[in-house]
Amino acid sequence: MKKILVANRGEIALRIMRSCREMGIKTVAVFSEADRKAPFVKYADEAVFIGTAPSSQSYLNGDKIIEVCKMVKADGIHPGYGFLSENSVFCSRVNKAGIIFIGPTPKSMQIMGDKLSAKAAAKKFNIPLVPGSEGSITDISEGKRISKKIGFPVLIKASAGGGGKGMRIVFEEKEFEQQMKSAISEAKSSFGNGDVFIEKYVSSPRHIEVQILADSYGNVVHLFERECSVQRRHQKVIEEAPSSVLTREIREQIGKSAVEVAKSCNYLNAGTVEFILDENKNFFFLEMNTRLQVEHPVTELITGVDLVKEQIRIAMGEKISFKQDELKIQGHAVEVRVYAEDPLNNFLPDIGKLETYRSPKGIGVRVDDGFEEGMDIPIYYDPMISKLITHGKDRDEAINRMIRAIDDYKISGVETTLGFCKFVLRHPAFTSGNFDTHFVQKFFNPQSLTSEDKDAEEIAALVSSWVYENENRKVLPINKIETSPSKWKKNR
Ligand code: MV4
Repeated sequence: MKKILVANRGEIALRIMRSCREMGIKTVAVFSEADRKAPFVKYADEAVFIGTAPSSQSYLNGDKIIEVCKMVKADGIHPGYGFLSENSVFCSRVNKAGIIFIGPTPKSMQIMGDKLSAKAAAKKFNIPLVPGSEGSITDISEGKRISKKIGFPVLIKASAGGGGKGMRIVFEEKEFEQQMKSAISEAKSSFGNGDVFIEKYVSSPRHIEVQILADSYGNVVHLFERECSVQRRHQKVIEEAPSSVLTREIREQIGKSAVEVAKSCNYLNAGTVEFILDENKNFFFLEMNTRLQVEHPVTELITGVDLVKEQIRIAMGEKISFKQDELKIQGHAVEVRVYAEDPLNNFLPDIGKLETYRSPKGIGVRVDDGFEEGMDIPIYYDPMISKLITHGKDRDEAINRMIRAIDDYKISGVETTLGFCKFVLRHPAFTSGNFDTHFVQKFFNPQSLTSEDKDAEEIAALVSSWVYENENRKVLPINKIETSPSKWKKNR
């Protein structure tokens, strides 16, 4: 491949192009009206305007993107994450146009895109699954019978589901009918597919996912796990690798299971196999994400593998550049997602101009971002400003380095989730490793951010009056005087 079109925007477009450049491959950006001045557009060797700001008119317009690809004579398309990345129809069209889709085959995308067919494929390979119905349930009394057999509480899930849509917990039989009807209707309206199934509800799970790579020679490797248990309303907040709960034995088993899941659908390229872990550290396969994920950098930092380069090599028909037993976990990595959202106002997007934007630097710090100071964050897309990733020799070092990096991050003009992430990173439940997917719900309220601020302000006031009284108005050395605006309210 000599030229790759990146069918995405923001930080991930930039991140993909950087790897292309290192491989001597030319890059093409496609951009919407809202992204004219974005760094990924400037970074690309060529950039083509594809439409107005709404995604439906630009980044989701597959036919237009294929047309551009032919026009610029690109050999391949990298879809990034979101947008068209898991669209099997788009993937087929790309292939039919004689262009290489840098990702899986349409067939494996289809199998894994539907949770029921994904579970059916995995079952044949004896992968552990949460006890539940085998296929979709349409009959209320059959649903009740299965639920009683596996025991309440149960979870009704949409086969086409995502982001918690069409998911309902049922604690007792008398709620079942109503919850099943509401799950089906939500699944129909969200996905145009009302298929639902039943699983035993795992009440305090941890979310563990395994990165895999598969090449066209039948080699499948895993690159260990990421733990993404800290999430808010199905939006991941903090991701880390490795997980702090897995033993060497479980890590090996879950890695092997992930490889088997990939083999069960003849997977090709990079993918992520998602599991939940119960209180007794039993793991169960939930679903597979057939794309490069947002949180892939933590895996890159602990393995030293550039996942995008491997994706491109695999798409070119090359073998994975290493063997399973050559991989070793090197230290620990943590990622926080920095959103332009206001944690004090129910995480409402706080879009606007990045008046100040200075990212942290130094040893073990990686910032994957797509904005520059002075730019507006568009309202049309996800309000993620950047991903901040730190790497250290162990979990403590990675966490302390992250807290330092958060303190070094200077953003003004919009509210961000930096202070919220810092709250999580310092919480004893997080630092001890003893947490589950209910962390935010259990421990976070907006006061946890403001009260800390009040304490700091009060201490500052006391210290300054003490200095004034006791030092008898001694003049402070000039280099100790803070001339910039007060920092007390930053990164709360
Ligand atoms: C579950 C579960 C408990 N028991 N399945 C949520 C999204 C989808 N990927 C799977 N999800 C869950 N499935 C059973 N049988 C709890 C969740 C869940 C969850 C899982 C991982 C990370 C965050 C979560 C938040 C709420 C619920």
